[in-house]
Amino acid sequence: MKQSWIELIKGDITQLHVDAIVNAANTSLMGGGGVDGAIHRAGGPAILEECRKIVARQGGCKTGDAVITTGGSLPAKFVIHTVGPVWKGGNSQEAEKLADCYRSSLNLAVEYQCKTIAFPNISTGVYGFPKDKAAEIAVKAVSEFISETDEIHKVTFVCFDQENFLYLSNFQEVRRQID
Ligand code: AR6
Repeated sequence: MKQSWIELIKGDITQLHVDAIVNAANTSLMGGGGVDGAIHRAGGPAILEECRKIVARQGGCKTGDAVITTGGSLPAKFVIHTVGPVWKGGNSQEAEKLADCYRSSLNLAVEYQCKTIAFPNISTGVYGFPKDKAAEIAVKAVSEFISETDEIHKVTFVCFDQENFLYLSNFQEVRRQID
């Protein structure tokens, strides 16, 4: 029987007790503002230390790709760092790259036996991706992925702002948590 489902909540992703949280990082993997800054602050130096090792090995992370580190002192076991596209008007493969972020992160989650994974709204902050378009891409990529595997039990979309939350709550694939 199919058990996987998508949950929608509002809040701070650093507080979640899930197997993996996803970070909206940049290609340097050296931290930044927004959710990236919040994750590194809350998770402590162990995360950056592992990022440095990844950079030494493979020289950062390409847009649409993902890498995995410890969760450090976070309640989540792992942090999956993915790099969203910068919005440049829509004709620079932004949609494909954003879908790639969700797919690469989920592939890593499966590889590391993560059953529960939480995503922020990748690219919708500093990178300027329109939130309505990003929501549609996120739901489509995640629901397609989980319909093809039994490994992931729950995917949580964690919205920091009301606008993202409202766009995502329009999709029937998403179960909204009422609190
Ligand atoms: N929990 C959940 N979501 C959050 C949190 C949080 N604690 N804090 C912010 N958000 P952004 P991007 C939301 O700018 O657009 C960084 O400097 C926020 O409201 O963090 O992919 C990186 O280093 C927004 O909806 O990521 C890169 O340089 C969403 O997270 C660059 O920003 C993403 O916003 C990446 O830009």
